[in-house]
Amino acid sequence: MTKPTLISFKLCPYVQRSVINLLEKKVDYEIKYIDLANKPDWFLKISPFGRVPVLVVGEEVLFESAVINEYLDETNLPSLHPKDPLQKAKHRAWGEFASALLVDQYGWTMSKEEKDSEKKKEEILSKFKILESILPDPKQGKLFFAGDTMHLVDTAYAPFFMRLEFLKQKDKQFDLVSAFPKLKIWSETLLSLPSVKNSVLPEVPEEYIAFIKAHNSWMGGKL
Ligand SMILES: N[C@@H](CCC(=O)N[C@@H](CS)C(=O)NCC(=O)O)C(=O)O
Repeated sequence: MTKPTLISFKLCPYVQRSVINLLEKKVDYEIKYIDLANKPDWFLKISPFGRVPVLVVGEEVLFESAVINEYLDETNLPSLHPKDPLQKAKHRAWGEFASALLVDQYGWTMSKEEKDSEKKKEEILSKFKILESILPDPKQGKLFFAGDTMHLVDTAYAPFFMRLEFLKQKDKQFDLVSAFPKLKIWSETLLSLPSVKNSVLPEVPEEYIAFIKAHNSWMGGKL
């Protein structure tokens, strides 16, 4: 297989999902970082939405993290999806739910006004309630989304939990996960995995906080 190249922006949670998959699958890959505030021409030529991640495979270009991750999963067995088509479809649906959480998280951190930030926080909390009701019981050793092993769907959530952890470490008022016991254990489990820990550069925690502050958001003023 041609060595794929992942086009990344250091702080992007969607790129991070693909990195986790590449590391989980022990794929030999290259990574190229770009600055989204100053997109190079070669990037704009290959990225239809002008967004990262993009995966370059030989002459071909893939975009959209979920699609990239499905491709990586299919071409680097064993698959991290369940075999049963219904379960697999269910995992994909809950992967979409993770994407909605990332959008909420971005709004929560970047809103200029406190009331808009609070609204996004409420949206996150209502999604947490739903997740808490469907997660398996960690007391029975079921620490992941679907029980005792990691699946592709877990990799869709890890970047969200990592950013929540960065915020929580800055200020306890941004700890949204502790009120949800199953979610908390799931988050801790994901954040302890080497593939997750190694999916960002060492400077990312600090730069994530600096990025929020630089946008003069309500939360940025509290960090
Ligand atoms: N649905 C896309 C979302 C990707 C996305 O929103 N990427 C952001 C960075 S995290 C981006 O490239 N934004 C373009 C910009 O900021 O101009 C995916 O899952 O790949």
